Amino acid sequence: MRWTVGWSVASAAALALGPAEAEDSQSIPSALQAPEARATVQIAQAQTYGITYPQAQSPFERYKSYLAAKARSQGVREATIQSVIPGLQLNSRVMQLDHAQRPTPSNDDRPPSFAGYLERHITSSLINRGQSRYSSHWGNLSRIEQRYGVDPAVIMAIYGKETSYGSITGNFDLLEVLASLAYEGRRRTLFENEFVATLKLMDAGVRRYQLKGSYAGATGYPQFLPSVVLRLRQDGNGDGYADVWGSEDDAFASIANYLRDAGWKRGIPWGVPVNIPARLNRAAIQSRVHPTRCPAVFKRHSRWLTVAEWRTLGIVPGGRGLPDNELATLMETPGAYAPGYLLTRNYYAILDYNCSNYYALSVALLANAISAR
Ligand SMILES: [Ca+2]
Repeated sequence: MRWTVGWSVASAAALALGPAEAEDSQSIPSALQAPEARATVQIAQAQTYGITYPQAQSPFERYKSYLAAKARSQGVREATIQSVIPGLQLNSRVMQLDHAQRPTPSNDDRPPSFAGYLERHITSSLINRGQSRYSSHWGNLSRIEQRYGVDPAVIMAIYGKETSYGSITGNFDLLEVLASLAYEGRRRTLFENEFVATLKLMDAGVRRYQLKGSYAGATGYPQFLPSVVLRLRQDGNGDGYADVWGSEDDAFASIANYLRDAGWKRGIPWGVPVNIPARLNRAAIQSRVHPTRCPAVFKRHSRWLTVAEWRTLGIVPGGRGLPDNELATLMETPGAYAPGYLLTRNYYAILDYNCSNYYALSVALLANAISAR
């Protein structure tokens, strides 16, 4: 997962959470709320009066004690805590990158066209490399499809979008990233919980050198947050161990498991292209739901109707088609490959991975291209 500049990107396979403002910062002891100012005064006073402060701790050192206590209270082994927390350092580069990449959620409903984004994000290189891996991994992918019911082309497309097929998985020390992001405070509770989840992965036998990730705290081939790794990782190659850092097949099974967990339905496509009739009554198909999570993204979608109902409105499924009793929403996509798409619940499972229509539609169309549909 990552924040994508200029587009509304809220959740990774993982940041399936409310907006940053909703994050709870109240659980932080007040001594940690504004630590910089307090420490600066202490240091300044010490310098002025020539006093040495043998016990003076930096604000981050105090924060580390708090993190250790939090991990301990959640049952992380003391040996794990002691092997990580004393040596932790703030990573200012992570904080800079986080500042630079803050999303602008209001943008998702503004750009009138998908064309530019799709052109930049579904390149012939991404398609060709995806097709090649799709066929070389076909044996395992088809077993994964049997087991989870998830379209393996979508799994491959997510893998391509997230890491360029495993070539960019992030080299930051995950624990340092998460501690830095938590300390910075914008989404403190989220990142503290991810920090503790990472320690739990170590308790489960994952070595620290494997725990690398993006500056935003996503890790491994699927670019999951650590809590998602902990909850959903799967063994895809049958060696009995779920390794999302070293095994592509384990990553594919884990992505499939994520999508199934997010509501993927076996046997139907993510959506199909449609033409938009000249006299479509848009007011009549407007959604009456007001989602709390990424509302700008869902605002582009109509209400849910069955495919049979869509037909009566002149919206006829193209491509692979959809069963008449299947529910779908309509998203108009001027400038994309088709003027609109009927979207099934499977599109929403992709959105759960990363809540942006640009992300989800480009994954979906890349999947079509990979499997030559
Ligand atoms: Ca495995």
